Amino acid sequence: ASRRALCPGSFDPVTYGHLDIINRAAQLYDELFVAVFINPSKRGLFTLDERMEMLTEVTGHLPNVSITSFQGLTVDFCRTNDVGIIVKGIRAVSDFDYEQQMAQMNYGLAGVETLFMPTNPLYSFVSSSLIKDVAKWGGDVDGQVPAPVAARLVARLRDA
Ligand code: COD
Repeated sequence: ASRRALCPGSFDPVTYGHLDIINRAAQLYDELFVAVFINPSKRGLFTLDERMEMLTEVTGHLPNVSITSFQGLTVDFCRTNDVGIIVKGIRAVSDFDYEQQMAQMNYGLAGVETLFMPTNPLYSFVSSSLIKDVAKWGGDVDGQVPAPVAARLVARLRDA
């Protein structure tokens, strides 16, 4: 049977940290879904469509990756799409506590496994929220996000 995995996240916006995990996960599985979680209680900097557009642009070189979105529980997305494994990047011990709780909950709810991948040390300090803050105050984020994402950040924050 073909093996399918999922990288879920907010991706507001996608960073080189995300992209590194997506690249590596795409080598391990036949098909990889990258799914943007629709969070009704949290308005992001970018709309759902914009986040998906940026993900599509930066994963164009990976033929087995599809970009999509979901509402509700991650495990329900997994059930619907016949996905058995969630792949998560771990930046530091501080990520681990929460990620372990979610992994155990998701396994308990639906028997869905989670694979933790240690982040590329180049990106261990990279997060969407820090990048938005740096860009907002005019800092350089070229080493942390792909060029099309950096351009959209500049445009969005200039208009804001
Ligand atoms: N290096 C490596 N990996 C990274 C980096 C980095 N620099 N930055 C992020 N990542 C990875 C992490 O694995 C992270 O989990 C993932 O990318 C996504 O990151 P974000 O910040 O875009 O997304 P989050 O953390 O806001 O996403 C949270 C989820 C949407 C995955 C979570 O809230 C969820 O599963 N929600 C659905 C509802 C649900 O099922 N709830 C119950 C959970 S038990």
